[in-house]
Amino acid sequence: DSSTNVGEEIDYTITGIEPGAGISVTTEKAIEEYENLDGWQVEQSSTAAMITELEKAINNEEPIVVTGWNPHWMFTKFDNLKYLEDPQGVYGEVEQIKSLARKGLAEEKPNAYKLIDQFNWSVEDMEGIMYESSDSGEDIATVAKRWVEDNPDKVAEWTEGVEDVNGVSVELVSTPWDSERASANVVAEALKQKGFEVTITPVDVAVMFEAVANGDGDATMAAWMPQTHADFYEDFKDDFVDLGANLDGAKIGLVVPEYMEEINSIEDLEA
Ligand code: PBE
Repeated sequence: DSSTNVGEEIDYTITGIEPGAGISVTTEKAIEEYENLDGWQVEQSSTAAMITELEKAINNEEPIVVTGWNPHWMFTKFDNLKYLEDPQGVYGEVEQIKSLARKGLAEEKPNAYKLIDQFNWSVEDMEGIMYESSDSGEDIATVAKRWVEDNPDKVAEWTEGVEDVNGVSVELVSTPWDSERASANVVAEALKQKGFEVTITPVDVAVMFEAVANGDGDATMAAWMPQTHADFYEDFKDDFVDLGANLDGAKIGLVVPEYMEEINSIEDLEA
C-alpha cells in the first residue's frame, strides 16, 4: 500500500544512542523544532543497541530512523544508508572536532600542551582505525597504537618541538565512542613516546567539559562543534582553553536506509 505511514510503522520512534550524547540532545531539539515530529520520541539506549536495531531492520527491509554520524563505520558496514535533509539546520552542517585544554596546562606541562595543540588528523585517519577495529575485533587502543607506529610522519608533526620528559602525568578526558577512543589513544601513544604517563578517562559529554573546566582533566580531543556539543561548550567556555580543530569534516544527523525511497528529508517524516 503506497500510503503506508512510516511514522505509524515505527511507532513514531527514532532509534537513538546514550542519553548523555550530544546527538541525543540535538535530536530532542529536532523533535521540538519540526512540527511534523510532534508526538515523535527518541528511544535512547546505547550505540551498540542502535546498531543491532539498524541491522535487524535492514535484514528485513523494514523502516527505521536512527541517529547517525561520521566518522563511524556504520556507513561502511551498511552501504545503503542516507542522511535525511535537515532544512531547519538543527543538526548543522559540517562539524569540527576540537581539542580543549584546562587553564594552566600551557604553563604547568608545556610539552604536553604543545603536542595536544599540534594534534591534527583527517576523517580518513580516524575512520581507518575504526574500520580496522570493527573488522578485526581488535580493541581500538590496540589498533591506535599500531597506527602511531605505522604513521611516524604524521606523529612527527604533532611532536615537533616537544621535548622528552620523564614520567610527567597527563590526564586525558574523553567520551566512550569509538571515534573518541581512537583520537584519545593515538594522542596518548604519541605522548608516551615523549615520556609522559597518560591516563584516558571516558565519561559523559557533560562530565568531560566539566572536568576540563574545573581542572580535573588536563585536556580532551573530543569536542564536536559548532552544533553537537554547543550547549556544553557554552556552559563551560570561560573555564577552558580552546585549541581549535583536530579534525574537519565530521557530521551528525538522522539516517535511514536508502530503500525508504519516499523519505529524504526530516520533513518527510509524517506526524
Ligand atoms: N557522537 C560521537 C557523540 C560525539 C562523538 C556523535 C555520538 C555525541 O556526543 O553525539
